[in-house]
Amino acid sequence: MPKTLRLVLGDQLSQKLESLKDIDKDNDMVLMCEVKTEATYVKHHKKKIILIFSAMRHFAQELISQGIRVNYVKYDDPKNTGSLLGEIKRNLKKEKFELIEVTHPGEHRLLAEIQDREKQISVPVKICDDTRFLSPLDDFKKWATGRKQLRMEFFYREMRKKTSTLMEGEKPAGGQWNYDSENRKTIPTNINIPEPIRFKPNAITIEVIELVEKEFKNHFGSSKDFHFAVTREQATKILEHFIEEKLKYFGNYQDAMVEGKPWLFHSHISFYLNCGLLDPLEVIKEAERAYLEGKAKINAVEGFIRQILGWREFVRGVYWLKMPEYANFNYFNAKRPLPKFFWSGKTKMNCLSQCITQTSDNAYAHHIQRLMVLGNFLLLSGISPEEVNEWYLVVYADAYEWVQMPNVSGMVLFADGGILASKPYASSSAYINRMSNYCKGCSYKVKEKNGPQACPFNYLYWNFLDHNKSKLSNNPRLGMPYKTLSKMPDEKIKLIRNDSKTFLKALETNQYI
Ligand code: FAD
Ligand code: DLZ
Ligand code: SF4
Repeated sequence: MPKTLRLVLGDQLSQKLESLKDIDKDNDMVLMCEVKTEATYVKHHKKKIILIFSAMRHFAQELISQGIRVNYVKYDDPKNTGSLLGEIKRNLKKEKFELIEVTHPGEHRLLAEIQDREKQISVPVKICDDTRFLSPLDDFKKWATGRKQLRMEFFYREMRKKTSTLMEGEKPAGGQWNYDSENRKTIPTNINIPEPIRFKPNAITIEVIELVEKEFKNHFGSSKDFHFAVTREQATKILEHFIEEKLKYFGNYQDAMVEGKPWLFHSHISFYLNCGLLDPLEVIKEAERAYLEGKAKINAVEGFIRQILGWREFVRGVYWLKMPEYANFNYFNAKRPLPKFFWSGKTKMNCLSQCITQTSDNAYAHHIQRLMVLGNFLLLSGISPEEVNEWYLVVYADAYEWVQMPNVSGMVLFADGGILASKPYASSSAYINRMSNYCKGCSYKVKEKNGPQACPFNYLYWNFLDHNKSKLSNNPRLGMPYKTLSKMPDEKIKLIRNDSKTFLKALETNQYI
């Protein structure tokens, strides 16, 4: 076996990594480094950096306690060169290795950098498959080849069969593949919403918080009240708490939004799945077990499992299938810059203000907040995909390009022209009003369709459809709204266009709207 230097990245904190298999404890070494290039290529939310650095430090300790040699480079080590390449080179100067191994990184830019490095470092570099995912990239490519359309639902059914999840023989458990029609209820006021588990920062995390407050003070978001899990043991407790207390409500309330209640009945495990502390298959099998033991009904369990076995694997497949072109897609030619209030939350639109403030406080917002409030607004307002992608990559602690970009460019902005989704998720205020209590506390009037008091979503929605008629009116899933639009009197269309023009102008000039 060649003497190997094993690079473990900040989102690869799993003992199951291919690149950690068969490690020779006497000769090999694990290299982990906190570097400026990774921490600042976008200005990540402070809580994301705290999570990654603290989890990296804890993971390194775990490896050391198993007798593995680890070279861990801290961010403020005076000798730290600030880049992964610099640190590999520095390590190679201190000790000779015959091979460098790394697990396939989660972002195209880093894969390209590592592949390029192969030419600069004399030692060969082996890139191992990321076996934490359930659909290897080659399998996804095979599945996608020759299909006119890539649709999650069909991919997901294959994955259910492949992993024998929620199957009764050849048939889906309960007789249906998808129970979405039974989900998505509003939250009754008398239901008890469990508080999330909070972990008190230990000495390692406190040191990291101090570091982040010093070195990344101009990054987005708050570092206050950091309570995330930073070890596998803690992340497992969060998963158990979800399975026991919340999974049974997941399907019913997965789309609901409540002012002042950011966590609701979601699992909050994306942070840990994406950095390696939890394994997707273990999460899926725990949820399935809850169903088999009668702890949660099929609509809840299937809905939850679909997010991980379906959407999560599917978006990753699409990302690697379509990169690097995917980053440049802009189907609607949207060019408007991101409104400044996306960094401050200072807007009269209560739904946006609530979701942005929560995002800044917690580095978290749940799916519907990301999709139907923030994303919907950015789509209807024609904001440039490049700026929107950067915002989402910065603000969430679970954000890595492989998952963030397809959700933004595919699901939210339809910038890929329909590779990932069959239609844009555009909506007027009706959906937000139905699924949240935001509209009650808003300066705008949710039922008004036009004029200065009207909820901007109402006219922006029709303006979006009107403006993009040539690109969307043939979409069979948009038949109904285009029929309604075609019946609108000219006067009404004029009002919609004028209100939208005034609003978008105010948006561009950063007025308080
Ligand atoms: P739950 O609601 O409890 O769902 C369980 C798990 O399912 C999640 O932890 C996640 O791993 C998976 N999942 C759910 N929906 C998706 C999805 N659409 N794509 C991939 N996985 C999914 N998720 C990220 O992990 N990182 C991102 O950077 C990210 N960016 C997003 C950007 C936009 C515009 C949108 C619309 C969605 C994005 N998502 C992203 C998907 C989803 O919003 C988050 O996974 C979810 O909110 C995480 O919270 P949770 O763990 O409480 O999820
Ligand atoms: C997100 C992140 C941050 C903030 N910092 C580091 C770091 O200092 N060192 C490291 O190895 N990884 C870090 N990461 C995770 C990487 O950015 C991630 O591996 C790539 O984006 C690929 O997904
Ligand atoms: Fe949002 Fe419109 Fe409701 Fe205000 S009225 S909270 S802007 S949907």
